[in-house]
Amino acid sequence: MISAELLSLPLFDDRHRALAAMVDGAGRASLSLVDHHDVDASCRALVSRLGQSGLLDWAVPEDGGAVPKLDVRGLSIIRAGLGYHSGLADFAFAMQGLGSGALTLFGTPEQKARWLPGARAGTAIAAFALSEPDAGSDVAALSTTASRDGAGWRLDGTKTWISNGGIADQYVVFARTGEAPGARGLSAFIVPATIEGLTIAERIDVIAPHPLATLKFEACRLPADALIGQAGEGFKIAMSVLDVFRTTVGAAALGFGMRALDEARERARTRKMFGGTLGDLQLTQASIGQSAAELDAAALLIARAGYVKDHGAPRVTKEAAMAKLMATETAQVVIDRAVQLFGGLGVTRGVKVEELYREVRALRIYEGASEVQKIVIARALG
Ligand code: COS
Repeated sequence: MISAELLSLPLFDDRHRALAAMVDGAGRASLSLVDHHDVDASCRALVSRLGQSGLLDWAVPEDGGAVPKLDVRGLSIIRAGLGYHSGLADFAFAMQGLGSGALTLFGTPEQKARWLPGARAGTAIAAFALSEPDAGSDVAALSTTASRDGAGWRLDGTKTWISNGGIADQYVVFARTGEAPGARGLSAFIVPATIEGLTIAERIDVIAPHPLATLKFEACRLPADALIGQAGEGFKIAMSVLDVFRTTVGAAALGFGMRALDEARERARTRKMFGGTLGDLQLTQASIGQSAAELDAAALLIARAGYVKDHGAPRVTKEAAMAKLMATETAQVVIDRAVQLFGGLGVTRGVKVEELYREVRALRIYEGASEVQKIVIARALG
């Protein structure tokens, strides 16, 4: 949720304000589809509903369509709005965008026509397969290979921590093609889930459950038109996609944090204590005031990164890194403070702040851990 006060500033346009007005309802409605005991079925249902509602148009834009290009502020409004209600709804939305971003930004018209309509409609689930057992933060070290195989390619290797792994219909996979050492020798491919040579080696169970898996590629043969962009451009493609989506991870964290703050305020208002309410205590007011100020600061960094990117900056690596770093770290602390105000209830399963406490943790790790964001920022400063 991005506050009405922030939305009213010229950092946003009227289409963002209109979007924000409908996202809260979509987030609330998505709750009926969430079953934490069956995240696979929940995610399929959520993706389908998000497609029907038109929200996925923002995650998977269409040249000449209602949403013609990736719009970081729009994505951020949706992620914060969905995240306020449900981490799983936010996840389902975001992964459609992350999993198709390489094609949106670098695909040929033929590739876009083949792979994007299903992702946009919510009938095909998308995934982004970059991380490996020995290459998460250090992308240039990845060891999955794609070697020339006639006119096409042969893919071999292991990808892990892949969101939507196991339920995705299509994966964007990054592999070493060897044009040069390190970052300049990687390429991106679009791979259908049903292809021979691709298996789901393991499903991974995490503290805030969502579909996650390890994938194995063994002599997996791809046609020539599976290559996205040019051979050797994979690192740039991955970073360009992350330049868009990192800010929106911050926005999801902002949604979680705003929800925790609202839960904390309600608790402070209603919890009887020492002859008054919890909120009468100055320490409670300090906790709430500090959280509100920090969340607003994070929201402004998100709005800045989005504004700059949406107005055509070719690289927003520094702004996106700052937004993700500060919003995810802030949300973690804000949620922790809310748990503290709830006392024993705060760590009780089924209580919203307990769920948020688990949901927010991974956001400081995926799409570039906080430590990576600091490296990126320091390098950008020169
Ligand atoms: N957009 C376009 N190009 C970019 C870019 C960006 N955001 N960032 C870097 N590049 C280019 C650089 O300009 C450089 O090109 P040249 O060789 O032509 O100069 C090339 O890519 C290599 O860049 P760099 O030297 O910075 O590469 P490093 O291997 O040192 O990158 C970091 C290090 C840590 C910044 C990078 O690996 C990273 O972001 N890691 C985190 C990845 C991540 O998010 N993992 C989670 C998986 S997704 S859940």
